[in-house]
Amino acid sequence: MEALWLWIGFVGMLLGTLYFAFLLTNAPEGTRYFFVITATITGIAAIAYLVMATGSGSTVLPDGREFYWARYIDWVITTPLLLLDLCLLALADPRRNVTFIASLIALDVVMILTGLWAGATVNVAGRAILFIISTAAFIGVLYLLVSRLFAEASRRTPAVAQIFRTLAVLTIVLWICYPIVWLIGTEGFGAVSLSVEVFLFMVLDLLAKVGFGLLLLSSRQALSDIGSGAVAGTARRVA
Ligand code: RET
Repeated sequence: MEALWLWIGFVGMLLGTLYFAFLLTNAPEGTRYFFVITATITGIAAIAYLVMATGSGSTVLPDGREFYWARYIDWVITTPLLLLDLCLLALADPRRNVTFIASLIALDVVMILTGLWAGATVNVAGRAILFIISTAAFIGVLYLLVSRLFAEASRRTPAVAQIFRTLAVLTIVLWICYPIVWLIGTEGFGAVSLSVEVFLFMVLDLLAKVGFGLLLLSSRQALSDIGSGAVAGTARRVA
């Protein structure tokens, strides 16, 4: 059953990538980078799903678990790109916020790498410790998102502020589901089978990447506000 879910993941990511690349041809002036970043996210995931569906993205560990490591290679590249999309939406001048963006992405990479090492560890105590470190980094990511980006986004035009709020809430809710699936799946307590776990990650991945991209790239008003450098009249900050 796992192969079927992985093939569905591959096709969904591929269709998303093709659609986003098609939208790029008609992107509002000055916003092409959103289309490139978002198509790259689904494109990388499509390759990871292809690798997993054809049987080369997983390893059977000494404790008998089949561990899909290829998804972490996908996540370590694509989750920073998703966060970058959110930063570029929320921040009026991303170049003046490089330290903030770098900190957010660094925490995210620590989260995914320690998650990878947790999953690959057969020692139960080691796995628990790495899971806790990964979760701590995740809380850091959520904290930076909530404490900083929401406030920044509210100073942008109403269309930008609105799509940022929608995407940020979608991101927070979906991303919280990942450690839960990990915990109930074969890396954690094994409450659900491997094929259920693969199915759940596939649904989450499609929503967090293709769903996210569809919402972002179809927000024509918000994108053209960004492309034209529009700012919310009364709320412009003088730095
Ligand atoms: C792991 C396990 C260890 C603890 C935590 C995790 C969080 C993973 C997240 C992944 C997000 C992935 C996305 C992928 C593609 O769209 C590594 C599962 C906290 C948040 C959004």
